[in-house]
Amino acid sequence: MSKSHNVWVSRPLFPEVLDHLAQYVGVQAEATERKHTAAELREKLANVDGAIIGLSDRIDSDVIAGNRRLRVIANLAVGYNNLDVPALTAAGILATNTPDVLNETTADYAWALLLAAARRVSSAERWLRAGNWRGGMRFDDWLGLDVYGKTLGILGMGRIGQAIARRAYGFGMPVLYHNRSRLPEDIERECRAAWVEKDELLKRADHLMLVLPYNAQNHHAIGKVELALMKPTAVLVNIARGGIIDDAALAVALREGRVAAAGLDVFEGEPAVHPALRELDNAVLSPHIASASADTRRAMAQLAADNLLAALGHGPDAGHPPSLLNPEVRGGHETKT
Ligand code: 8YV
Repeated sequence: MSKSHNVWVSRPLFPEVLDHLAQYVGVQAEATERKHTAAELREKLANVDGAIIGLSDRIDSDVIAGNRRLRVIANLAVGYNNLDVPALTAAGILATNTPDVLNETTADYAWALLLAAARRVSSAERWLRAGNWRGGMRFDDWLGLDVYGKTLGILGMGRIGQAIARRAYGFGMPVLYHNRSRLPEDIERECRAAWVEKDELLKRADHLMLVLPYNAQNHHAIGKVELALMKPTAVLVNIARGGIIDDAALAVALREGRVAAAGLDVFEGEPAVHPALRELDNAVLSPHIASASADTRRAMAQLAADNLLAALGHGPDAGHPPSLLNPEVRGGHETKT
Protein backbone atom coordinates (compact mmCIF):
# COMPACT_ATOMS: atom_id res chain seq x y z
CA MET A 1 0.00 0.00 0.00
CA SER A 2 1.47 3.38 -0.87
CA LYS A 3 1.81 5.74 2.08
CA SER A 4 0.79 9.38 2.06
CA HIS A 5 3.98 10.55 3.77
CA ASN A 6 7.64 9.70 3.41
CA VAL A 7 10.29 10.15 6.06
CA TRP A 8 14.07 9.95 6.24
CA VAL A 9 15.97 8.49 9.21
CA SER A 10 19.52 9.80 9.10
CA ARG A 11 21.15 6.96 11.06
CA PRO A 12 20.64 3.28 11.88
CA LEU A 13 17.83 2.87 14.40
CA PHE A 14 16.27 -0.01 16.33
CA PRO A 15 14.44 -2.23 13.79
CA GLU A 16 11.28 -2.32 15.89
CA VAL A 17 11.10 1.47 15.83
CA LEU A 18 11.57 1.52 12.06
CA ASP A 19 8.87 -1.15 11.74
CA HIS A 20 6.55 0.97 13.85
CA LEU A 21 7.17 3.99 11.60
CA ALA A 22 6.62 1.88 8.50
CA GLN A 23 3.09 1.05 9.63
CA TYR A 24 2.16 4.67 8.91
CA VAL A 25 4.70 6.22 6.54
CA GLY A 26 7.22 5.32 3.87
CA VAL A 27 10.64 5.05 5.53
CA GLN A 28 14.06 5.55 4.08
CA ALA A 29 16.65 4.78 6.79
CA GLU A 30 20.41 5.12 6.50
CA ALA A 31 22.26 1.87 7.17
CA THR A 32 25.48 3.47 8.40
CA GLU A 33 26.26 6.08 11.01
CA ARG A 34 27.96 9.22 9.68
CA LYS A 35 27.82 12.97 9.74
CA HIS A 36 25.99 14.43 6.75
CA THR A 37 27.13 17.56 4.99
CA ALA A 38 24.76 20.50 4.54
CA ALA A 39 24.43 19.61 0.84
CA GLU A 40 23.51 16.00 1.68
CA LEU A 41 20.98 17.12 4.26
CA ARG A 42 19.45 19.59 1.81
CA GLU A 43 19.10 16.86 -0.79
CA LYS A 44 17.70 14.23 1.61
CA LEU A 45 15.19 16.62 3.15
CA ALA A 46 13.96 17.95 -0.20
CA ASN A 47 11.88 14.85 -0.91
CA VAL A 48 10.43 13.90 2.47
CA ASP A 49 7.70 15.12 4.81
CA GLY A 50 9.69 14.51 7.96
CA ALA A 51 13.00 13.27 9.30
CA ILE A 52 14.54 11.77 12.40
CA ILE A 53 18.03 13.14 12.74
CA GLY A 54 20.91 12.99 15.22
CA LEU A 55 23.15 15.53 16.89
CA SER A 56 25.77 15.46 14.15
CA ASP A 57 23.17 16.62 11.59
CA ARG A 58 23.06 20.40 11.69
CA ILE A 59 19.72 21.74 10.44
CA ASP A 60 19.89 25.46 9.74
CA SER A 61 18.28 27.98 7.40
CA ASP A 62 20.65 27.06 4.61
CA VAL A 63 19.63 23.37 4.76
CA ILE A 64 15.90 24.07 4.65
CA ALA A 65 15.93 27.08 2.30
CA GLY A 66 13.33 26.64 -0.43
CA ASN A 67 12.04 23.35 1.02
CA ARG A 68 8.28 23.36 0.41
CA ARG A 69 7.57 19.85 1.63
CA LEU A 70 9.26 19.22 4.97
CA ARG A 71 6.91 19.42 7.95
CA VAL A 72 8.87 18.04 10.89
CA ILE A 73 12.38 17.47 12.19
CA ALA A 74 12.53 15.01 15.09
CA ASN A 75 15.82 15.24 16.97
CA LEU A 76 17.16 12.07 18.59
CA ALA A 77 18.37 13.97 21.64
CA VAL A 78 17.09 16.22 24.39
CA GLY A 79 19.71 18.87 23.57
CA TYR A 80 18.98 20.58 20.28
CA ASN A 81 21.86 22.95 19.66
CA ASN A 82 22.17 21.24 16.25
CA LEU A 83 18.80 22.75 15.24
CA ASP A 84 18.19 26.35 14.29
CA VAL A 85 14.73 26.37 15.85
CA PRO A 86 13.89 29.99 14.89
CA ALA A 87 14.71 29.14 11.25
CA LEU A 88 12.53 26.02 11.38
CA THR A 89 9.72 28.00 12.98
CA ALA A 90 9.97 30.71 10.33
CA ALA A 91 9.70 27.99 7.67
CA GLY A 92 6.64 26.44 9.38
CA ILE A 93 8.53 23.23 10.21
CA LEU A 94 7.86 21.53 13.54
CA ALA A 95 10.87 20.64 15.68
CA THR A 96 10.87 18.04 18.46
CA ASN A 97 13.37 16.56 20.94
CA THR A 98 13.46 13.65 23.42
CA PRO A 99 13.22 15.05 26.97
CA ASP A 100 12.65 13.15 30.22
CA VAL A 101 13.08 9.57 28.98
CA LEU A 102 16.86 9.92 29.47
CA ASN A 103 16.95 11.82 32.78
CA GLU A 104 17.70 8.94 35.13
CA THR A 105 20.08 7.05 32.85
CA THR A 106 22.06 10.20 32.14
CA ALA A 107 22.17 11.07 35.84
CA ASP A 108 23.50 7.56 36.59
CA TYR A 109 26.25 8.10 34.07
CA ALA A 110 27.28 11.45 35.55
CA TRP A 111 27.85 9.59 38.83
CA ALA A 112 29.73 6.84 37.01
CA LEU A 113 32.14 9.43 35.63
CA LEU A 114 32.54 11.17 38.98
CA LEU A 115 33.27 7.92 40.78
CA ALA A 116 35.56 6.63 38.05
CA ALA A 117 37.57 9.85 37.90
CA ALA A 118 37.75 10.30 41.69
CA ARG A 119 38.75 6.68 42.34
CA ARG A 120 41.00 6.34 39.27
CA VAL A 121 39.07 3.37 37.88
CA SER A 122 40.15 3.73 34.24
CA SER A 123 43.83 4.30 34.89
CA ALA A 124 43.97 1.46 37.44
CA GLU A 125 42.38 -0.86 34.89
CA ARG A 126 44.80 0.23 32.16
CA TRP A 127 47.69 -0.46 34.58
CA LEU A 128 46.33 -3.90 35.48
CA ARG A 129 45.64 -4.90 31.86
CA ALA A 130 49.18 -3.88 30.94
CA GLY A 131 50.41 -6.65 33.28
CA ASN A 132 51.84 -4.31 35.93
CA TRP A 133 50.21 -5.99 38.94
CA ARG A 134 52.98 -8.31 40.00
CA GLY A 135 53.92 -9.06 43.57
CA GLY A 136 52.66 -6.80 46.32
CA MET A 137 50.74 -3.59 46.07
CA ARG A 138 51.99 -0.62 48.07
CA PHE A 139 49.52 0.49 50.72
CA ASP A 140 49.82 4.07 49.52
CA ASP A 141 49.39 3.27 45.80
CA TRP A 142 46.36 4.21 43.76
CA LEU A 143 45.07 6.70 46.27
CA GLY A 144 42.03 8.50 44.94
CA LEU A 145 39.67 11.15 46.21
CA ASP A 146 36.63 10.61 48.36
CA VAL A 147 33.20 11.27 46.94
CA TYR A 148 31.07 10.33 49.96
CA GLY A 149 30.38 13.28 52.26
CA LYS A 150 31.82 15.93 49.95
CA THR A 151 29.91 18.93 48.64
CA LEU A 152 28.51 18.35 45.16
CA GLY A 153 28.18 21.33 42.82
CA ILE A 154 25.79 21.22 39.87
CA LEU A 155 25.92 23.86 37.17
CA GLY A 156 22.64 23.73 35.24
CA MET A 157 19.71 22.43 37.25
CA GLY A 158 17.16 21.17 34.74
CA ARG A 159 15.58 17.76 34.96
CA ILE A 160 18.86 15.86 34.60
CA GLY A 161 20.58 18.10 37.15
CA GLN A 162 17.74 17.41 39.57
CA ALA A 163 18.02 13.64 39.01
CA ILE A 164 21.75 13.90 39.79
CA ALA A 165 21.01 15.93 42.93
CA ARG A 166 18.52 13.38 44.24
CA ARG A 167 21.20 10.67 44.09
CA ALA A 168 23.55 12.78 46.24
CA TYR A 169 21.56 12.01 49.39
CA GLY A 170 22.74 8.41 49.27
CA PHE A 171 26.33 9.63 49.18
CA GLY A 172 25.79 11.95 52.15
CA MET A 173 26.63 14.91 49.96
CA PRO A 174 25.23 18.40 50.43
CA VAL A 175 24.30 19.89 47.03
CA LEU A 176 24.92 23.43 45.80
CA TYR A 177 23.68 24.46 42.38
CA HIS A 178 23.66 27.38 40.03
CA ASN A 179 21.06 27.91 37.37
CA ARG A 180 19.94 31.03 35.54
CA SER A 181 16.67 30.85 37.39
CA ARG A 182 16.31 29.52 40.90
CA LEU A 183 14.15 26.42 41.30
CA PRO A 184 10.85 26.60 43.21
CA GLU A 185 11.36 25.97 46.91
CA ASP A 186 9.58 22.62 46.94
CA ILE A 187 11.92 21.26 44.25
CA GLU A 188 14.97 22.65 46.06
CA ARG A 189 13.75 20.90 49.18
CA GLU A 190 13.12 17.64 47.35
CA CYS A 191 16.59 17.77 45.77
CA ARG A 192 18.15 19.01 49.05
CA ALA A 193 19.94 21.60 46.94
CA ALA A 194 20.82 25.24 47.66
CA TRP A 195 21.21 27.92 44.97
CA VAL A 196 24.45 29.93 44.93
CA GLU A 197 26.12 32.34 42.49
CA LYS A 198 28.28 30.67 39.85
CA ASP A 199 31.60 31.85 41.34
CA GLU A 200 30.60 30.65 44.78
CA LEU A 201 29.65 27.29 43.30
CA LEU A 202 33.05 26.97 41.65
CA LYS A 203 34.84 27.87 44.88
CA ARG A 204 32.80 25.74 47.27
CA ALA A 205 32.09 22.56 45.28
CA ASP A 206 34.31 19.62 46.20
CA HIS A 207 33.21 18.06 42.92
CA LEU A 208 31.40 19.78 40.07
CA MET A 209 29.04 18.44 37.42
CA LEU A 210 28.04 20.37 34.29
CA VAL A 211 24.50 19.78 33.05
CA LEU A 212 23.68 22.98 31.20
CA PRO A 213 22.50 23.32 27.60
CA TYR A 214 24.96 24.55 25.01
CA ASN A 215 24.26 27.97 23.52
CA ALA A 216 26.25 31.08 22.68
CA GLN A 217 26.12 32.32 26.32
CA ASN A 218 27.38 29.00 27.67
CA HIS A 219 30.30 28.71 25.24
CA HIS A 220 33.38 28.16 27.46
CA ALA A 221 31.31 28.67 30.61
CA ILE A 222 34.23 26.82 32.21
CA GLY A 223 37.48 28.33 30.98
CA LYS A 224 40.82 29.33 32.50
CA VAL A 225 39.30 31.86 34.91
CA GLU A 226 36.59 29.49 36.17
CA LEU A 227 39.01 26.56 36.49
CA ALA A 228 41.26 28.75 38.64
CA LEU A 229 38.39 29.23 41.11
CA MET A 230 37.91 25.48 41.60
CA LYS A 231 39.52 23.46 44.38
CA PRO A 232 42.67 21.60 43.32
CA THR A 233 41.11 18.48 44.83
CA ALA A 234 37.94 18.80 42.72
CA VAL A 235 36.71 16.43 40.03
CA LEU A 236 34.95 18.09 37.09
CA VAL A 237 32.32 16.11 35.17
CA ASN A 238 30.79 17.15 31.83
CA ILE A 239 27.86 15.16 30.48
CA ALA A 240 26.26 18.18 28.80
CA ARG A 241 27.91 19.39 25.61
CA GLY A 242 31.31 19.96 24.16
CA GLY A 243 32.13 23.66 24.01
CA ILE A 244 30.86 24.34 27.53
CA ILE A 245 34.40 23.65 28.76
CA ASP A 246 37.44 25.20 27.12
CA ASP A 247 39.10 21.80 26.64
CA ALA A 248 42.58 23.24 26.04
CA ALA A 249 42.40 25.21 29.31
CA LEU A 250 41.11 22.13 31.16
CA ALA A 251 43.98 20.00 29.87
CA VAL A 252 46.47 22.53 31.26
CA ALA A 253 44.66 22.68 34.63
CA LEU A 254 44.60 18.87 34.86
CA ARG A 255 48.24 18.55 33.89
CA GLU A 256 49.32 21.15 36.45
CA GLY A 257 47.15 19.63 39.19
CA ARG A 258 45.03 22.76 39.52
CA VAL A 259 41.98 20.52 39.06
CA ALA A 260 42.42 16.98 40.36
CA ALA A 261 40.58 14.96 37.72
CA ALA A 262 37.85 15.09 35.11
CA GLY A 263 35.17 12.79 33.77
CA LEU A 264 34.22 13.86 30.26
CA ASP A 265 31.56 12.41 27.97
CA VAL A 266 31.43 15.34 25.53
CA PHE A 267 34.10 17.34 23.74
CA GLU A 268 34.58 20.49 21.74
CA GLY A 269 34.47 19.44 18.09
CA GLU A 270 33.70 15.77 18.88
CA PRO A 271 34.35 13.13 17.66
CA ALA A 272 37.74 14.84 17.74
CA VAL A 273 39.12 14.95 21.28
CA HIS A 274 41.78 17.48 22.26
CA PRO A 275 45.10 15.57 22.04
CA ALA A 276 46.26 17.00 25.37
CA LEU A 277 43.24 15.48 27.13
CA ARG A 278 43.94 12.08 25.61
CA GLU A 279 47.41 12.11 27.14
CA LEU A 280 46.20 12.65 30.69
CA ASP A 281 45.76 9.81 33.14
CA ASN A 282 43.55 11.93 35.42
CA ALA A 283 40.89 12.36 32.73
CA VAL A 284 38.26 9.65 32.23
CA LEU A 285 37.00 9.99 28.65
CA SER A 286 33.97 8.43 26.98
CA PRO A 287 32.38 8.87 23.54
CA HIS A 288 29.12 10.73 24.36
CA ILE A 289 27.32 7.73 25.84
CA ALA A 290 25.61 9.18 28.92
CA SER A 291 22.16 8.25 27.60
CA ALA A 292 23.27 4.92 26.16
CA SER A 293 21.46 2.25 28.14
CA ALA A 294 19.48 -0.23 26.05
CA ASP A 295 16.15 0.84 27.55
CA THR A 296 16.81 4.55 27.32
CA ARG A 297 18.13 4.64 23.77
CA ARG A 298 15.07 2.61 22.73
CA ALA A 299 12.80 5.01 24.57
CA MET A 300 14.48 7.99 22.89
CA ALA A 301 14.09 6.42 19.45
CA GLN A 302 10.45 5.57 20.16
CA LEU A 303 9.75 9.11 21.37
CA ALA A 304 11.39 10.60 18.27
CA ALA A 305 9.21 8.30 16.12
CA ASP A 306 6.08 9.25 18.09
CA ASN A 307 6.90 12.93 17.63
CA LEU A 308 7.44 12.48 13.91
CA LEU A 309 4.25 10.50 13.36
CA ALA A 310 2.13 12.84 15.49
CA ALA A 311 3.44 15.86 13.60
CA LEU A 312 2.37 14.24 10.34
CA GLY A 313 -1.06 13.45 11.77
CA HIS A 314 -0.57 9.73 12.43
CA GLY A 315 -0.86 7.50 15.48
CA PRO A 316 -2.44 8.02 18.90
CA ASP A 317 -0.98 11.55 19.38
CA ALA A 318 -1.97 12.69 15.85
CA GLY A 319 -1.56 16.45 15.59
CA HIS A 320 0.05 16.75 19.03
CA PRO A 321 3.72 15.78 19.07
CA PRO A 322 4.55 14.92 22.71
CA SER A 323 7.70 17.06 22.83
CA LEU A 324 7.25 19.97 20.47
CA LEU A 325 9.90 22.70 20.63
CA ASN A 326 8.07 25.30 18.55
CA PRO A 327 4.35 25.13 19.39
CA GLU A 328 3.93 28.46 17.62
CA VAL A 329 4.00 26.44 14.37
CA ARG A 330 1.10 24.31 15.64
CA GLY A 331 -1.14 23.45 12.73
CA GLY A 332 1.67 24.43 10.36
CA HIS A 333 1.57 21.01 8.73
CA GLU A 334 -2.06 21.53 7.84
CA THR A 335 -1.61 25.03 6.45
CA LYS A 336 1.72 24.58 4.67
CA THR A 337 1.26 24.57 0.93
C1 8YV B 1 22.62 12.03 22.56
C2 8YV B 1 22.44 13.82 24.16
O1 8YV B 1 21.39 12.12 22.00
O2 8YV B 1 20.10 13.81 24.39
C3 8YV B 1 21.12 14.48 24.28
O3 8YV B 1 21.11 15.74 24.23
O4 8YV B 1 23.45 14.45 24.13
C4 8YV B 1 22.53 12.34 24.02
O5 8YV B 1 21.49 11.67 24.62
C5 8YV B 1 23.12 10.68 22.27
O6 8YV B 1 24.33 10.56 22.87
C6 8YV B 1 23.25 10.41 20.78
O7 8YV B 1 24.13 11.32 20.19
